[in-house]
Amino acid sequence: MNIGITCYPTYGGSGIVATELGLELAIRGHEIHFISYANPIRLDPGIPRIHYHEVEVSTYPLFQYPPYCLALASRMAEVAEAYDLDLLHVHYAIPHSIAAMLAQQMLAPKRRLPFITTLHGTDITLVGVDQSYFPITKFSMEKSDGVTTVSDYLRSRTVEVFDVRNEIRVIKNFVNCDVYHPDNEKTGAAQFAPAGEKLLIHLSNFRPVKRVLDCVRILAEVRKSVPAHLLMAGDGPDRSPAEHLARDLKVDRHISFLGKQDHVERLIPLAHVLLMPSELESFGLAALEAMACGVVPVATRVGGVPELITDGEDGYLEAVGDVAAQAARVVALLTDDQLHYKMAKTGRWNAAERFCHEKIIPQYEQYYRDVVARA
Ligand code: GMT
Repeated sequence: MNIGITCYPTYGGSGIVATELGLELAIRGHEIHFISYANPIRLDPGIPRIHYHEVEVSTYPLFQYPPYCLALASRMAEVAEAYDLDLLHVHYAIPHSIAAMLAQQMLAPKRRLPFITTLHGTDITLVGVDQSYFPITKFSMEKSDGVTTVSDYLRSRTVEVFDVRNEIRVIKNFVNCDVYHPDNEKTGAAQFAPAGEKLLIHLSNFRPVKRVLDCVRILAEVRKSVPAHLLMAGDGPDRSPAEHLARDLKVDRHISFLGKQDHVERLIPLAHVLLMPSELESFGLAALEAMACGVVPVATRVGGVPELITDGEDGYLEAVGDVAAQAARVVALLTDDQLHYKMAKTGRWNAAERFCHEKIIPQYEQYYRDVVARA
């Protein structure tokens, strides 16, 4: 198929899923056209069957807010016509879904262009529920030819909050277990932990919903029992408050703020435990990537996370903000090698059995065929 994919090309989970989906589809023989304002991260140039079409947003003194959505819609219609796209698949409802609807309408006199919207989380739970976006988010879902969510939780939430009547297909996030795999030697860990400290890792966009300050508090608590070092990968509004807190708690020497990372598959396997103390996660992609790497997640019991992590089997789930409980789980994992080994192994197995790309990508392909057939 010829498929147009639109996403935020930055370090958010939705952009990562969209990019990796495009790569996997291209490997399976589809022609993939990314349409966005920048080349998605994790997308190396020159990959066969991957094409990139930049959306340029012209500015004009009159525009206090350059109309990206309109420029995107024009580009989508242009690319769909020039490359004979079978469908558009947009990730994150706002504004991609509306842009796809406009592109569809622009092409309507000539041909039918179905579009699928994949909801990832904050487009529903945070941004979508904002009064200024609520009606258009609901409208865009109702106009989509197909809607998918990354967890059962997000589907229920979408139906409950937006009262959408169209069918919503749950297609969970996936990981390529050949790319994300354990490194039992922990090669390279010494650069962060020269005295052989155990490594913890956190990966996110450092937005308030991620509760990154809890990571710093957990490390401070853990270090009362075990020498440990924390890798903080990513960047965002709460990075600076987290750095301040680390100094206040006198653990700044034991935390490496690494900024945005392009190759997290090299970094994650160095750690023993992943911290994901989020206020909310619709899925929790970072935890899945960690499990594939044999890194045990200590997370919060929120949103779609229990659909991924089975508490006590392949990770731990604690209440949001319960730093003491999360720290106690980390200490248990760092001081009991057998426990860690067992949970890491189960996590890797579950990631591969339930969420590997080979299981999930065919679900998208089937959904594309269903949507195109009924369009
Ligand atoms: O986590 C974020 O704030 C980024 C956001 C996004 O849409 O880019 O992530 C959401 O999508 C990810 C990929 O599907 C999910 O793994 C995350 O759980 C979800 N984040 C939230 O629901 C807060």
